Amino acid sequence: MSKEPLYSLRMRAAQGGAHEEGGLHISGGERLGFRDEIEALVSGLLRKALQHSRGDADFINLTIEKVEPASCRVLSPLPVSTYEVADAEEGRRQAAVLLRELSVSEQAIRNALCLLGSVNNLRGAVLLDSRSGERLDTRGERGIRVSRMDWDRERYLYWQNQHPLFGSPRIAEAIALATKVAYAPGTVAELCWSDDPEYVTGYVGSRRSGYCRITRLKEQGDFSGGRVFFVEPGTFISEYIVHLERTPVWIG
Ligand code: WAQ
Ligand code: MG
Ligand code: MG
Ligand code: MG
Repeated sequence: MSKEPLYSLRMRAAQGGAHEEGGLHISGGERLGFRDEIEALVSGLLRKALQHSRGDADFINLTIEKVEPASCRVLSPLPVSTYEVADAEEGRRQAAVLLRELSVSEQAIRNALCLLGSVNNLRGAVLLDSRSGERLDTRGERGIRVSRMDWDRERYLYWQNQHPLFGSPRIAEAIALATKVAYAPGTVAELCWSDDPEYVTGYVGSRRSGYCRITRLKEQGDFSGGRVFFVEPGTFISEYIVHLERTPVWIG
């Protein structure tokens, strides 16, 4: 990897005031890039914030930080598979099957499905103990926002050529995030579906199973959604969070 300095860009947008003042979460985004890419990355993030199906943002926060490229971890993207299901009920059953195969407990699976099905204003991810199903973080609706990960640009073009049906920025972002999370020491699995009302496909991710898309995990028009990271019992949580928020990961 190049020795040029990298920059982390983080965006979060809300409606009805800032997140910390009780505003509704509209959109977030995180990118990593070189200095000469910053302007283009900023305008991409602003476009995402300003044209969003969850609503019209009236608060946008953008943070740009230089990161140490030497600390960057290079990871291959998780392999992708797709489970076609008829409706959200079948999709959630499929998610449960996949999570069970990864040794996530029944209690933890139930808690995660119940949480994601009811929360409609979660900005980051919730950490659940993969055995007891208990929540491990104390972040409330803020959750843990994974950042400092992005695709190597050439690797992405190559990947897109091999996966012509998966060309959307949404899928690229989800795979980068799922790869960083799957390889974080302590992660057992991830369950995700979007909080965007029109996007019903979600996934179960892990090192062992890869990125398993499930075509429907909720009904059209539903604002529920979020992410749950199932964590191995005994993981040192503050260290786990620092890794997710701070360690730069390059998908290459
Ligand atoms: N770190 C932690 N949690 C996040 C992050 C992040 N960087 N970004 C989003 N989340 C959480 C947060 O709770 C959001 O409300 C929720 O995930 C959904 O985010 O077809 O579009 O960006 O293969 O709406 C997955 C399937 C799409 C894509 C996921 O999520 C496919 C998606 P969204
Ligand atoms: Mg988002
Ligand atoms: Mg996103
Ligand atoms: Mg969203």
